[in-house]
Amino acid sequence: MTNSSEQASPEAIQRLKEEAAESAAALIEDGMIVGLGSGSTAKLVVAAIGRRVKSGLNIVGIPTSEKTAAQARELNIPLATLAQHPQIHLALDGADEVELSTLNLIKGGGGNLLREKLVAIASQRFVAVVDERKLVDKLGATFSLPVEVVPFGWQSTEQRLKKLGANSQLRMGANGEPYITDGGHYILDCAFGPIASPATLAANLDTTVGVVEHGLFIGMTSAVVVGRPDGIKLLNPPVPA
Ligand code: A5P
Repeated sequence: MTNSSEQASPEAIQRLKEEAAESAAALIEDGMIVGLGSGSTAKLVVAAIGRRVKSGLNIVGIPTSEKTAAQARELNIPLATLAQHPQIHLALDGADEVELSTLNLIKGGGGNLLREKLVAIASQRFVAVVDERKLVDKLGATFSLPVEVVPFGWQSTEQRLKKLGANSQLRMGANGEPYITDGGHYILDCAFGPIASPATLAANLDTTVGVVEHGLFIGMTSAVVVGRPDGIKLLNPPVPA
């Protein structure tokens, strides 16, 4: 798949995101428990869901961030918690990178990866919604991997991440203080360059003390809705050999 949006205007990109969001929201059926993602594309998905709810769609949304919860409330989308609905029918969320050959993802650019992953893993179907600029041959090629860490002794956790090859940076908030996630943690944005084996890196991060969660979503994607100038494309994961 060639990427024709690299030089596209912000308005053109916004249109692709809106079309992808509309088409993703159309996957929702009446009565579903729906995971509501976070980020600028997910915001458009939630807006499209709000329009469907206004016209009579009956769903319960599980938000992945306080920001998404606030937007959903404004749109009168009924909400519940993951504790109330540990099984979700469908989750719709954005992504920072989508590896074309596997549909593995990097997520967490907006800082919500922990709740996003908890919702994605609890979902029967997890559908990523992106414009075509997010499609990459290798994860890590264009985006630093967000890694959520415990604030206590984060510098010591960072040393362990450096041993895994990370060129890391503590994410800062607009107030000049470290950015704090909804879960009360810090984020280290870790540049790895193109990641040869995302599954191996994910397994190493899973066992790194001090790491709460990371933005590699491996084997979790059921489909990707891609907004392209020539229309929407639905990508399905490869069939296991
Ligand atoms: C939020 O933490 C992220 O995982 C977003 O889903 C991801 O960063 C994509 O965001 P945009 O849709 O804003 O690019």
